[in-house]
Amino acid sequence: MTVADQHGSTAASGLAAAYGLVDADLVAMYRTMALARALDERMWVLNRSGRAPFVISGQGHEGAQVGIAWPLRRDHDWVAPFYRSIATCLVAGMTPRELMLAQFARGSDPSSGGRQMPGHYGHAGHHVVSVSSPVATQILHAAGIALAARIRGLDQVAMAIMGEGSSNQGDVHEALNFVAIHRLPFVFVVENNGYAISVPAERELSVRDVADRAAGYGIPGTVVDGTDVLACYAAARDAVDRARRGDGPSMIEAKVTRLTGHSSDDQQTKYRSEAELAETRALDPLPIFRDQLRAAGVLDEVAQLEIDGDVALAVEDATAFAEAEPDPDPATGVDHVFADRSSNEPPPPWHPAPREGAR
Ligand SMILES: Cc1ncc(C[n+]2csc(CCOP(=O)(O)OP(=O)(O)O)c2C)c(N)n1
Ligand SMILES: [Mg+2]
Repeated sequence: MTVADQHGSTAASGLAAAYGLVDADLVAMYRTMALARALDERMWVLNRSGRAPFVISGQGHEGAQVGIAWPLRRDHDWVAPFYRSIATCLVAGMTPRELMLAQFARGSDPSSGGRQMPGHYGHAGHHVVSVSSPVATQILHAAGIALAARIRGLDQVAMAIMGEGSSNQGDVHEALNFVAIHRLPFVFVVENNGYAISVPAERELSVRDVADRAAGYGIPGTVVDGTDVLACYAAARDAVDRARRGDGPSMIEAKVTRLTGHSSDDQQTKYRSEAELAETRALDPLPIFRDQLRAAGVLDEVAQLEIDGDVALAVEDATAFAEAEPDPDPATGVDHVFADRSSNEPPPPWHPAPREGAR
């Protein structure tokens, strides 16, 4: 849903109109990226000051994440994200407080009630599937959700997101073959940041572009520049529309950059040269998008200062709120681990409707 739909603000610069959006959409996209970055930076400060155990960062991925998640219908479509998906989760409707609750592993954390590692976001109400630590498993979950949408006759789209290293897992082959055969409403997103921890892409992949592999499944594969937020948006909009109208799955590979170490437990200067890191910083999508919006007359200095102020306040509020929340109650330690056998009622039978439109 566009900002114009929600707020009735319909002013559209040439830049916005070229993508079927209005200026307020572009500003909201930029605001989401800035908020994701500021939350992420705060998580590192919390980690380095001994207040949060672990950070795994989306810094450098935000442009691709916001552009690609933007065409999804909030609380209707499903997204199965990965540990760098802070901006994706914000687009899906998670709040800064909710993301910080996960960071502090508090009992009221909607991701897992403080059960998972920080960075393993999820939100049932917003249809964000909880991140699993074994990479690439989320593609199978999302493929199952796409199949369920087909069986139930719902016009939902399922999107699975992961890094290029994870895309080499066997789960990916199984899921892509399955969703392609059944032409399920599915979008596979690879955020290719050139590394799997310290292993560079040329030692993980036998192809330059992961998207080339889409041809092997008979589905479209597109490479997009992850610093170009609107190119990411356009690619995702096409893939989501295609999935929703029953034309089957697609793959999008966004070339992004990883501005931080793999995680707070990694020191990337051990395996990346100073020259490479300088190149990396030049591919930061946040100032690139900001400058694009400034040049198009969509964002001016006043609006930008207002966004900076709002973002700073949201980060302060989220940190203070989450830090003050209690840890999970130890008595709830095995909640969600075992089925509730307090009732002898058998589970309700499940009779799927006949599958229509599949091949
Ligand atoms: C099945 C499995 N194997 C290995 C790991 C350890 N591991 C965690 S993240 C990661 C690298 C993944 O790289 P990539 O998919 O490119 O994502 P990035 O972290 O670069 O965004 C690895 C190997 C894991 N979590 N799960
Ligand atoms: Mg990677």
